[in-house]
Amino acid sequence: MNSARNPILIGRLLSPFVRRVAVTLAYFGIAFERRILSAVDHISEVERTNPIGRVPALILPDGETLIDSAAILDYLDGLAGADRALVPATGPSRRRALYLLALSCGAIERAMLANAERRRPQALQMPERLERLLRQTRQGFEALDRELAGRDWYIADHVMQPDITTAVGVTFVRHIFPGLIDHNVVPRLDAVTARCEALPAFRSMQID
Ligand SMILES: N[C@@H](CCC(=O)N[C@@H](CS)C(=O)NCC(=O)O)C(=O)O
Repeated sequence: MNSARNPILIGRLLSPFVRRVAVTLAYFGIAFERRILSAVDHISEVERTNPIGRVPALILPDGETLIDSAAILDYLDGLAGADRALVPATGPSRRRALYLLALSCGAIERAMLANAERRRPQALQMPERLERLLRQTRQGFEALDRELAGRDWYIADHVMQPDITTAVGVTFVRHIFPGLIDHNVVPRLDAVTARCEALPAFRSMQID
């Protein structure tokens, strides 16, 4: 049960899925509290909130718990209302937003799998799998760079959820695999990431 008046976000901002929720809460100006738990170091505490042991989770003031960043963001868009929602409700722009989010979340997941792969004990390492996961991470972000051709933001003339998730993903991947995404190959991705990271909502939610 949540005895606080504000929602509580579970997870560290090192997790890009947690960070995209935190940035979105800040962007909408929704006050929230944090429980900075790692899904790796605080397994039983995280499992008490989410039986499958993953972050983020968002505990609402009435005790209802939301899990999975996509479901949490959908809830936040509902709170914000149709005019401010960061994923369009219908039509071609919604289709494009979902495509871009599948690419960005997929590329982030590839990087997370690669990170787990490289941490296996030497005898269990699978170099070909690691190489494939890193290649797919890179290809995902290169595709996201191409999607920005001729535009500053992905689906509107201002920041929307594909911009937030992509920027959070680029910052995360550069944090864990410096050099994987070559600056010379993705100038538009670098520009949108810099534009996002300069926003107050991003600046207030740095990796921790
Ligand atoms: N689809 C989920 C993915 C969440 C996820 O993979 N979270 C990671 C941290 S970035 C986690 O909890 N990993 C711990 C584990 O899988 O054991 C979401 O969007 O919330």
